Amino acid sequence: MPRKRNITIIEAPSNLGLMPTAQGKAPGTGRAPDAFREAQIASRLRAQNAGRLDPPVYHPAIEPETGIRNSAAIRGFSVRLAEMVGREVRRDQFTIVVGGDCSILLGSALALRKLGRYGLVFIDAHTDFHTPQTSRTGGAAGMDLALATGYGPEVLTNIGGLKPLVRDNDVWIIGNRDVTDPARYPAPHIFKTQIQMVTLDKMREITIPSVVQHLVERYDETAVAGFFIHLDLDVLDPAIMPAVDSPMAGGMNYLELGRLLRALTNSDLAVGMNITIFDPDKDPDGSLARGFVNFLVDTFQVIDG
Ligand SMILES: [Mn+2]
Repeated sequence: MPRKRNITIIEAPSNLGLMPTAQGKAPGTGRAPDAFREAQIASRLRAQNAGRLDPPVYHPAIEPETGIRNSAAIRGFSVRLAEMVGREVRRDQFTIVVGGDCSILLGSALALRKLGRYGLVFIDAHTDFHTPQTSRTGGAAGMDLALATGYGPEVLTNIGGLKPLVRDNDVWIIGNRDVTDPARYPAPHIFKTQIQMVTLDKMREITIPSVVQHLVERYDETAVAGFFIHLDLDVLDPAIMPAVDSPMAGGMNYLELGRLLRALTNSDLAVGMNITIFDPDKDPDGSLARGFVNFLVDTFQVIDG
């Protein structure tokens, strides 16, 4: 639990995994760490700042060889991010990586893969299980979970010869709402994996405490050294969090997400968390960033003052 451990923050302002905006520009998600810094995320969480990793230049074109944009840049960025994340996890810091888009998952997953066998709790509106063959965007930010579990081109699945970065049977997806009819799902190869999927409807049906209890029991049985949380803010209802890349109706409220994160981080197995896809261009007065920081302070029960 972050309460018992110190929190460290790493800034990973990469938007290499997203499509360009309608104007052909790099998307705003790369500025999320600046927006959260403005909202004083580190001081309010009583967290140490463990630095920032700026990404290489963003190129909007999809590469014909891989079907992805910025693949070499994402690979290089992931290797360097993994060094920073690994250093903090080894120091037993609860390591929060502030993205950036969901492609930062590859850096965090690589860090943990180098340290041993770790689970991944993937909290996102979408499964992010596209491959270049199924993706309509060519963005690694819609493929990150597939890439981390070994599906997709070698340049991003086999970083450092360590494919898969996470074993699919060590992955839990919680709270997605993009699977209504599995037969028509655009990334159907996910159903051939061992990934546990607890959709938002399912989570509400079986309740958050029992989902997390089941998950922690499974992780205890499989003898993972710990687990990492990937939080894409689009898991929240766009009525409360509209500043995301791909808003989708429905979603969790803050009460539910708080219960989920608190239950997960109550386990000593939780070693850190990514925060992805916040877009400050859609939060001109900074109120959504401040609201999210308030939410984290409440959730982690940081003594404010
Ligand atoms: Mn995502």
